Amino acid sequence: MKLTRTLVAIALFGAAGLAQAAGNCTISLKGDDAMKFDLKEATVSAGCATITVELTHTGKLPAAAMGHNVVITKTADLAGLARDAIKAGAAKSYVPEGDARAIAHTKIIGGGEKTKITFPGKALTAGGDYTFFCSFPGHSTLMKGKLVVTK
Ligand SMILES: [Cu+2]
Repeated sequence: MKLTRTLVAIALFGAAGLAQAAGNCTISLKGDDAMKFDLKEATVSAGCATITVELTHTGKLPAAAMGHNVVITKTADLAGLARDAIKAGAAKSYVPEGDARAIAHTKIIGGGEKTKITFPGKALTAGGDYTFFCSFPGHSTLMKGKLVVTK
């Protein structure tokens, strides 16, 4: 009886430890023709070997009119990066080439399309102040949210 209890305790603690180590490693966002993301906040773990960012455009409008991407940046860099992203242009998916402020980003997609990227969890710091946003011209004021980064 005593042994059983000990084993149960080990199993429970083991499972909790495992869950904490893995954390959440996928950010899944939907963008639409109303220039909105479905989430205002997402959470990922800096402990993930690989973080996956998935974007689905649930609208019908083409990328040239209502394109969406997901860019991850420090909140302090948001305004400057969003401004420079417009200058980068559509061919660069509205992300300045080699810009360290863009920690990770997908390409721009149009209605009915999906895209996915991965980046290392170690690019983020647990507890840091991060924002995800769409860098298509004029979208970043509405299409943005808080990225909570756990250990
Ligand atoms: Cu957008």
